[in-house]
Amino acid sequence: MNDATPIDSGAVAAIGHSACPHDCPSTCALEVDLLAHNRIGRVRGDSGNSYTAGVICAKVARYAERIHHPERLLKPLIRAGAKGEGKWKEASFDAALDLIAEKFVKAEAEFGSETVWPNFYAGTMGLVQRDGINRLRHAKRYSNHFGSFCTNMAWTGFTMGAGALRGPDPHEMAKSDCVVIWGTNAVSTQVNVMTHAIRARKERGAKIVVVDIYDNPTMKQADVKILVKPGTDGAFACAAMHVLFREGLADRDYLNKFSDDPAGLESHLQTRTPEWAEAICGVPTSEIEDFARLVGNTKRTFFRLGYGFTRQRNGVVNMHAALSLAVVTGSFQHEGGGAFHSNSDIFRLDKSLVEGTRYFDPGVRWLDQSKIGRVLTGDAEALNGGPPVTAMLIQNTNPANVAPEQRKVIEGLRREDLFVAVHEQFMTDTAQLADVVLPATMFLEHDDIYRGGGHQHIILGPKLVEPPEGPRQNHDVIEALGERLGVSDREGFGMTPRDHINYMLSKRGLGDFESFKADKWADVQAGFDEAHFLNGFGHRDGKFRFKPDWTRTPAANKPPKRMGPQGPVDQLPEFPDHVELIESADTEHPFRLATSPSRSFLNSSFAETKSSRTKEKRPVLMLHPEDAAACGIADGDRVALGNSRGELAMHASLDAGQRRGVVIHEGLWPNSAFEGGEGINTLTGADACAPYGGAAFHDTRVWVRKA
Ligand SMILES: Nc1nc2c(c(=O)[nH]1)N[C@H]1C(S)=C(S)[C@@H](COP(=O)(O)OP(=O)(O)OC[C@H]3O[C@@H](n4cnc5c(=O)[nH]c(N)nc54)[C@H](O)[C@@H]3O)O[C@H]1N2
Ligand SMILES: Nc1nc2c(c(=O)[nH]1)N[C@H]1C(S)=C(S)[C@@H](COP(=O)(O)OP(=O)(O)OC[C@H]3O[C@@H](n4cnc5c(=O)[nH]c(N)nc54)[C@H](O)[C@@H]3O)O[C@H]1N2
Ligand code: SF4
Ligand SMILES: [Mo]
Repeated sequence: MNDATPIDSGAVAAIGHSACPHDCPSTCALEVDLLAHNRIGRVRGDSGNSYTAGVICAKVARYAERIHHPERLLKPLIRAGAKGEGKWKEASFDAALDLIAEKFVKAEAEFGSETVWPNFYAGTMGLVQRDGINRLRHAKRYSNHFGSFCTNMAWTGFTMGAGALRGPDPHEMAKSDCVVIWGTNAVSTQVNVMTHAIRARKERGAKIVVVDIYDNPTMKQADVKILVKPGTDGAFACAAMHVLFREGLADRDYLNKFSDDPAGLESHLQTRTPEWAEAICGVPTSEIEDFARLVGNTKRTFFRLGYGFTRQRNGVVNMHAALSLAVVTGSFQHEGGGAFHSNSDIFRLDKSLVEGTRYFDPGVRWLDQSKIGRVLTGDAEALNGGPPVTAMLIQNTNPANVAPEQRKVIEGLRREDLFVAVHEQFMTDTAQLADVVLPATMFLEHDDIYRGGGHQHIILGPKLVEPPEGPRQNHDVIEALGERLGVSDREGFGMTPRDHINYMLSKRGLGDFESFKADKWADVQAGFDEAHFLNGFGHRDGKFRFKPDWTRTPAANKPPKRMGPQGPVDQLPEFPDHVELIESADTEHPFRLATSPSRSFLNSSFAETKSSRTKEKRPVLMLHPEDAAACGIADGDRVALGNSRGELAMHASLDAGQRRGVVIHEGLWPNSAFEGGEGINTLTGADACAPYGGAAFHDTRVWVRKA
């Protein structure tokens, strides 16, 4: 941090209140030092918000570095050389928007409306600025967008079992006697989980158990470390359930009342012994037994299930298995007990106006964002029965960096017959390949509203400072394009962000923009019985499904009907199990690579700030020391790694504490941070996970050698 830009701590004129807009389950309530009408100082966690509890991550505390960054995009740019050459000419916003509209009209005239693909994701999680692009899409009948990068396997696995995507109040973690942090690197990715878990340890002597594939910053804080091999959590969970049944620690009365087939599960688990699991997941039999006894005897066990362990081709099954374990112990009946993954079901804000869902046409083809490389290189399956994509608006996402099968993504974005407009804050890997770049505002410069996936608050993020001259908010770009493309009279257009916020809040009976300005947030957590599923689980019969109907049970993120089930659905198991759907190692590719988030970047964001880059140092491959020795690799050596999708070079680091055969690369470094100019997603695959799609970012086989 020593050589980072100092944060201006000059006189604080006022304190503003906001929410962190980034794609992080913590969605922190923020206090922002306002130094001038266009300048911020420090950002802090709001201590008045019970979940944030005054704690935020270092990268957002230093937001001044990002918002006042000298490299922010300020002017619309039109490509003046070859794609990616870096030659631009500046344009007025009107001229740039005119050009985009002209290209969209032309593309539509030639190929039909589905040739235009508005593409977006999670740069900001604000409902107005993120989701408004769908209003333009639906009004124009442009191609639909299947957002499969992140939540699919996790949400599907959870909902298949519980019938809903919600759970016990996350604050209850502090009232637990055992907190199992499973497949989430919370210290790095959602720091507030640690606040509440550590409170339980301090105040109640609770044990913190971490289930992960390497000794990451979260596992370093654990009392019990369970180190599984990637993609084997199902085996571990099944063996733990086996022990629970065998030793009389399963809550049979509860199971008879609240689950579909406990007897079937018990008999299925007969052969899922700890010895069976040890051979698959690498966790010694005695550790599996000790873990099962700990959670079986500790009524108040809170299972905090993350996203990371579901980024495997069998991730849905593993999430469902971990959740099933929490049901077998009966943990849901107790305060401080149960399993929590996401509260996304509880918010129920009406987005029909902001997203224009009222004029959504189910006949329009869908494109899977994870398959953007295949889509843009003309793969017929990925094009899903529609025309080639020849025009795009990309807002709020950086697919040239974050999407799998990166070589195809780049090849596609370079196509001469593809027109790409990118609305961005920085010259990202994606923006570099655009035809038109539009500068975007940041969250403190526009109005929006946010939901906390990892907790239960809806938080207002009003405009607090003036943007520099140039950048416009996403909402304004969508409105301006709506006008130029002849849909501005459609319902939902012509409203301000505040109008949208007022509509969503008032329909939910939660007040409006002004009342939220005073109250800052609303807590919409369900009552105890509902949250703990004591009135029944979310399925019609109220029963938890140990035997999910993988392709028929409705899921929270159910893919559009027209896309249907995805991936090898016929290989999904009847009961919780280990299924070898993963990209297993083989003789040519003896290592399994996980590409886990780093602490100082947030997806591809913050890689532009000096303090984050300084902390992350350089792209690194974490190897087991014995694996390294076998390959003749020493700490700090340059290594090459690759598979059929491509290859990369980086430096070795030997202290990750994973099992043999597992290698880890942390962080979405910009592609240019690697020697060859290709990023980590060169190695990851875009094949869909069963049954409802999603990208298996942590499930990649590779070879590794000294470079
Ligand atoms: N600092 C920072 N914070 C972030 C992000 C970021 O990039 N940086 N990204 C944000 C986003 S978009 C999301 S979705 C969340 C994700 O946050 P998390 O839910 O924490 O998910 P990951 O960080 O992807 O992975 C969590 C851990 O799971 C491990 N893991 C991988 N495969 C397996 C497996 O098979 N089994 C087990 N048990 N563990 C496995 C990973 O190595 C990692 O240590 O974080 C958000 N917060
Ligand atoms: N290898 C590997 N790949 C991954 C992952 C992984 O763990 N490993 N994680 C995956 C996951 S979970 C996710 S969610 C995706 C995330 O993928 P993205 O959503 O693409 O990632 P972000 O970096 O969060 O945001 C993208 C861009 O949005 C911009 N942005 C922010 N706010 C605004 C705004 O208000 N307006 C506009 N126009 N732009 C804005 C930022 O500058 C940033 O460049 O990545 C996925 N890719
Ligand atoms: S990135 Fe996550 S932990 Fe950091 S301030 Fe935002 S919501 Fe909080
Ligand atoms: Mo994500």
